[in-house]
Amino acid sequence: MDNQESKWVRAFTNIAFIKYWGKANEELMIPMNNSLSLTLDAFYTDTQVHFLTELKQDELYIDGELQDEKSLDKAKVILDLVREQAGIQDHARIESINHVPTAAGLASSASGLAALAGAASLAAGLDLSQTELSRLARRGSGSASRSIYGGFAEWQQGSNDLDSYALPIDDANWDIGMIFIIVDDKRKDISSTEGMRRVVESSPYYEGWVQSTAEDLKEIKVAIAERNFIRIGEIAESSAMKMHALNLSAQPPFNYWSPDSIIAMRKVEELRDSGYPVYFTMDAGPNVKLICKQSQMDEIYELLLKDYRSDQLVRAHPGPGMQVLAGEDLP
Ligand code: 2P0
Repeated sequence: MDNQESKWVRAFTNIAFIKYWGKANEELMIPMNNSLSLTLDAFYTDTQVHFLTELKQDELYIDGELQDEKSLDKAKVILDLVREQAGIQDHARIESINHVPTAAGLASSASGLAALAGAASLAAGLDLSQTELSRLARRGSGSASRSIYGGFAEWQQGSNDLDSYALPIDDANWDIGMIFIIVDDKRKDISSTEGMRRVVESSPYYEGWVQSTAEDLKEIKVAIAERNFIRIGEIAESSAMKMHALNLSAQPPFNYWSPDSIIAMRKVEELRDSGYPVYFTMDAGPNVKLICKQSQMDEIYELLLKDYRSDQLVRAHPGPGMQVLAGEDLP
């Protein structure tokens, strides 16, 4: 196939303030609850796709290195959907440049699969709406559905392929930011997919999670509309802790924490006790993300430098939605 349509697409990662943690339908990637995230500017993926007649199989290059079959699993779901919609048989070459430490619990799948949905659909000549892009990205990785948008986005769980997608909530163009505290950049033992499966099947608290998450969502949306930073932080921290409590209550129990994660959470609490409005959240990995006011970010960063090396700390601001790259942005 002609590859003239191929363009580089950039998508930024997002961190959930109300977590997605469980699927109602694994194949269609329908979640058990709505989730809400903030897209950030610090980590992103640039991707280009070519559909080529001469290829014998799909290929994925990350930072110039050909990846094994296993790494293609999620990408293939998106490629197959695009091929089906566009009536293409050709295999694809995906080139990605990842500006995210892979599998450090920093949600590389969100930016990676969102960028792929954008790049693959463009390469196939499909002109998808943002809702269609969110649905397509969702099929690769649930959290990717939210990375179509900048700022705060909510993934509405829906009940089928057509009505499960994210919508923008607020551009977050105000005083909020995040500092990533990277305590460990090693690959996680239990994938999100496996972790979610285990808690849905076995945690006796799962029903409580679903109910309380609906309440948290209602409340955080009011807090976002009011730009009530403290309430947003409190709800986000609580949602994260409830998600991790599900993991501790699963059979067999598991957790994503390292001793250094707990030290980092304590550090955030100490900062809070000393008067800074700061909160933490954690995902499917040991790293801790500190939610703070952008106006205090540099001051807090300096304080964290007493306990962490500068390469363990990444400052992030609200980021934009998915974009097609042009000019000097091209990789
Ligand atoms: C989230 N996480 O809302 C939650 C919180 C991690 C913890 O979505 O199985 O890569 O591909 O849908 O999206 C990370 O899991 O999982 C995630 P799949 P995904 O951000």
